Amino acid sequence: MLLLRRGRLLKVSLLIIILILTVAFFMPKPKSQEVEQQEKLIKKDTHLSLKQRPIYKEGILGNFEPVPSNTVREGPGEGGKPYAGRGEDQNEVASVMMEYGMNMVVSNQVTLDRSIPDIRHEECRYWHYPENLPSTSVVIVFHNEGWSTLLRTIHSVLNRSPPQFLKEVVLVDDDSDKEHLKGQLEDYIRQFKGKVRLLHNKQREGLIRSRTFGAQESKGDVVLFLDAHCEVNTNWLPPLLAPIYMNNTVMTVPVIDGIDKDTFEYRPVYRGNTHFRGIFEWGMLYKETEIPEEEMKERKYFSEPYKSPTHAGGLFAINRKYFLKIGAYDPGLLVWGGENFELSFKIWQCGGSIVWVPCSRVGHVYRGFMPYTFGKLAQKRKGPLVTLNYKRVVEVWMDEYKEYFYTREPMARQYDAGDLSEQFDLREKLQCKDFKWYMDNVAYDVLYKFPLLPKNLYWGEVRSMLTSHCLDTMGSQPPSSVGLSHCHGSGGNQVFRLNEEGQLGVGERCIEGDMHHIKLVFCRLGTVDGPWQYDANTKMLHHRHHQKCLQLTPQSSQLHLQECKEEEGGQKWIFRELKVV
Ligand SMILES: *[C@@H]1O[C@H](CO)[C@@H](O)[C@H](O)[C@H]1NC(C)=O
Ligand SMILES: [Mn+2]
Repeated sequence: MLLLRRGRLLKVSLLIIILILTVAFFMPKPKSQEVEQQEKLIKKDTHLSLKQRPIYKEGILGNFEPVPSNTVREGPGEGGKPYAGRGEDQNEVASVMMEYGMNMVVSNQVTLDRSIPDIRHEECRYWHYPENLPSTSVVIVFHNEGWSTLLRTIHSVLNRSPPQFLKEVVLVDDDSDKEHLKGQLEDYIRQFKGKVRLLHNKQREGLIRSRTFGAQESKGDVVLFLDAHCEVNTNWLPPLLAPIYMNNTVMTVPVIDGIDKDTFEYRPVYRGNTHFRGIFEWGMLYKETEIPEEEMKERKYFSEPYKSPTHAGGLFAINRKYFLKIGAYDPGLLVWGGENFELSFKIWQCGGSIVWVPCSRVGHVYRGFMPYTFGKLAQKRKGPLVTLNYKRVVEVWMDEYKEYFYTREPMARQYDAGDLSEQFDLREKLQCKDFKWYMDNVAYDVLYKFPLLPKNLYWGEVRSMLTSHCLDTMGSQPPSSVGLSHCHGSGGNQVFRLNEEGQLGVGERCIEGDMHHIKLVFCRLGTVDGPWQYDANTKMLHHRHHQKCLQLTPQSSQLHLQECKEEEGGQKWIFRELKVV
């Protein structure tokens, strides 16, 4: 029985094979590789749900996690520990600090491949990411950067990125004049066999335009911008790429750690178990705030990415084609400043999103000051360069909310933002939503700390009728005393604003007073009111809580609150709006 069955089975099988061969013969020729490739791509786009999401597996080491090693490296700066430098080099330190804004003597003694502490949240080790993440060009713009900080940035990227996702590191030299950034750098990167490319601007372009240039020249699916003095941390890349892989209109931002400019110690900027996200205040200064309850609730794991209204500007990843499609950076922005808001508003309002990624951490050296000038890039238009940039961004993206910017920066109303028509065309073409939508749906927590500003009743210099000197914060940081100086009529530390609710402000700070001092203080977050009242008839500035008036004692040039007396010349003040010349 069994034998017989086997025989029949064989016959049937043979028949089937013949049938298949016959059919195959009459089948159309196989599609060209190109067509297949295209079909695959279309499938990929229409079946986004089929894309594998990152998966959390408690206790199972993630697929791109490095194997934990027990060897402890010894040497200056290893493990991210602070390094004081050798005693005999101390004489050099002052001059390199002037030249670079960071201690290059110490940096030069720390190896380019040094170890840094893995200070990620414990959960980060157990995320499993898709295996076919997009390829990445890491773009680093520099101008007169120190050798070892630039090279340590590159080494850390090469050491800590899965090679299959790292297409290249693209260096954009923004017209540096230091010797070591010419032939020596060219020679050094030859060892990386094309994986590190060096591009030169023909003339100084500034950070913003250099970034756009770097993105245009890149070959990866994703461009990832880094500053030239960073060290990327353990398994930093896949968590940044996964959200972009899922949806290529997402910008991803790593969490930034601090590298000390004096000792090169690596340490977290954010402590405790809180997530922060990027916002802004109405003078367009970048701020951060704890992520609101609403966002926490949307997530299952503490270590998951979360939405952020803005980003700090230096470090982020974005699909390259998407970045270019949304116009990259506004080419009218000069050098540095405001470009982070331009990109943030544009992405959100035009259908994309920004997430911060807690499992991706990158160390960054915070300099004390900018060690170089803008050279020929200095403005041709009137107004301070950064505020000019803000004005472009505010005018193009913020609709009626731009009034709060002009309340906070009244001088900016007179600045010339240049031609904005291309930016408005772009906003039209991309069918972007209005700023109110952004405020209501994305950046609602801005108002928790920085409520909409009441109108200014008075603004400008505040001049004493007794001595003709002006109130002046002298550029000092709060808490400090307000002083008096020659009225220079050009704004800055002499631009005061008194709003409808009695708040007297200078820039983002507030003026408070008592019997002894008139003080520059931090404004109370979430409030816009204050104790001040100005009487334009008597010219007196009244402090309602203390029931006193602002008085100048000319002998000592000191400011106090005193009993209000109309006949007292030291209590007469004149607000005068300033004109940009
Ligand atoms: C990508 O993200 C945007 C913005 O959040 C969203 O509107 C869009 O539907 C997402 N696309 C896909 C395919 O998930
Ligand atoms: Mn920097």
